[in-house]
Amino acid sequence: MEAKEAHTPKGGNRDCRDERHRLLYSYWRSSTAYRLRIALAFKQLPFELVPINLAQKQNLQSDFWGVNPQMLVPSYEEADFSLGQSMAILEYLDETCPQPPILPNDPKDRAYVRMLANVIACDIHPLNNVRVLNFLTDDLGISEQRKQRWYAHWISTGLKAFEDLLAKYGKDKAYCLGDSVTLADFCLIPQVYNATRFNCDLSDYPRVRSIAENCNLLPCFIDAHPDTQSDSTLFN
Ligand SMILES: N[C@@H](CCC(=O)N[C@@H](CS)C(=O)NCC(=O)O)C(=O)O
Repeated sequence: MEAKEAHTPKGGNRDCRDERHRLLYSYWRSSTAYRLRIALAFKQLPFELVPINLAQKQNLQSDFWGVNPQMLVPSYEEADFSLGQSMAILEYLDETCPQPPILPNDPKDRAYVRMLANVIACDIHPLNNVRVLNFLTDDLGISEQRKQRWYAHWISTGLKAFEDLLAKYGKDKAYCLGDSVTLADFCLIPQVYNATRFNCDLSDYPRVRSIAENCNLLPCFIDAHPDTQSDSTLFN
């Protein structure tokens, strides 16, 4: 856990010069850590990244238990404060550094954005997390092929619901809510990355694909992309 890597955005966040020392425990392919890397880049907040090699189960070692007893990434630290759970960390960042915001002002729009984010965070990601997939194969004896079916099933169920919700509300333009990125995009794009990595067919989700294409052109999404992380080569 020694290899820290400084992320210092060029302009910095002019509205939030609080000089907190932020640490993010991350793994390049973790979609939940990816959400946070996007948010930190979007808000132009400097931070140090500590890579945790999930492929080698570094998260299950005792020294990481001291960082996060849940033994998952992401984990976030400041001098006198630490936090797990990506959604809690995202809201904490937004409350302590409100500009630019990741949630809209209007209460109905805020609820809409949270609803979309929760489709990913509560109903897709937890079913397809590494430890769940490993439990299926290692403890329940399920074959690799059936594990892949499990993964693809929950991805398609979740992304179809996401697509249908976008169509029902009709609030999406370039992004999930109009022309500004929000928490919903921060959750969607990592999930789409993950689905693509597992060869899931996304052709039935045109709105999702279009939003992903637009987001992936933005600097904060480019900076946070798994392939641009130093541990992608370190741990690959
Ligand atoms: N609900 C948690 C989930 C965190 C999580 O599942 N992280 C995964 C990586 S995406 C992890 O650390 N997996 C390690 C493991 O399953 O052993 C969050 O949003 O932070």
